[in-house]
Amino acid sequence: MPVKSLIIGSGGQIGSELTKALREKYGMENVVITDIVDNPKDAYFYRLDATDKDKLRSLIEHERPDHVYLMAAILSAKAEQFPLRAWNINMDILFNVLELQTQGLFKRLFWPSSIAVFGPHTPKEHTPQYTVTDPNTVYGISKLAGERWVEYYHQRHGSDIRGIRYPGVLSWKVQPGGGTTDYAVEMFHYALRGEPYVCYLEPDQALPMIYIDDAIRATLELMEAPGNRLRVRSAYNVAGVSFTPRELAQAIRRYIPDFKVEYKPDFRQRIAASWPRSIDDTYAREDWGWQHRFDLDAMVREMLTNLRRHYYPDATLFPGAEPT
Ligand code: AKB
Repeated sequence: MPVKSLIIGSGGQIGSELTKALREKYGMENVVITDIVDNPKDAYFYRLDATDKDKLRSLIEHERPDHVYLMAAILSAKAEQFPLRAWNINMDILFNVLELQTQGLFKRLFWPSSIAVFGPHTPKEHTPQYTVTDPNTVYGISKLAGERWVEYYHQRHGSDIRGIRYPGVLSWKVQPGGGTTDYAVEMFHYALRGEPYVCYLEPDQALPMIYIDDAIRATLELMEAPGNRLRVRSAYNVAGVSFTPRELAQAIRRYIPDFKVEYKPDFRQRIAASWPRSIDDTYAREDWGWQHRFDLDAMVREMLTNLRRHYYPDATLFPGAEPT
């Protein structure tokens, strides 16, 4: 029996790739998608503001998904500009979904958390699953509160909820929006257009990152894992690769030697400085066999190869040089 899924926030950086991956696995008609932004070409799309609980309920009652993926959220940098609105949106959607699950309307929920649950007093290197969590951003506070609530619903109601603390995600199809880690994706676009990039973080600010294929695989693997193996019912630490803006620029320059980056840190530097520089994901490895596949160079090659096709469909080489 194929699993039927509903993705809330299907138009975003992770939601769009998740849609594709789930449809490849379970068939087009078994993945119903929703977003606040219209997607008229998709036959299984509903335009929906998921803060509207009645509309969300009607949709779930009508479609009867087995699994719901709640991918809609206001990310860290944007949330700092509209703190209360961001808090309300992030929390309202979560509570709507948690309540509908307790009423038996679907079986399993995926809820994404973030490295933003950590804060200035968290150990920065190989940050463990259980450690100080003192986020000082609205987004981080909403993710930490969300983690506590999903674990509470699991313990109190037996709700089957699974979560990942995503690092920054690098993808080439849909750009991220409103995050602190977005610089990493922006660099590739500037490099391929032959434009200098002004980076809003300091050159040596390391952050944990993950390539989109790894992020999607982690999500699917966690959702398929036997429930009795899962010790973490808030959200799992998941690591990919850690690098600084300077290291990323150098890695891109192996293919595009002329790429220039200038550093002008803004308010996002303070956010980044409060987050881990690298992540310990032992629990994910032990409980559901997680292992990342993309290191920095593999990620850079994938990003450049795919984005080059987008910018220069007829080119056979990178504009610039062959890798050295
Ligand atoms: C952000 O930068 O806000 C996100 C995240 C790390 O959750 N990419």
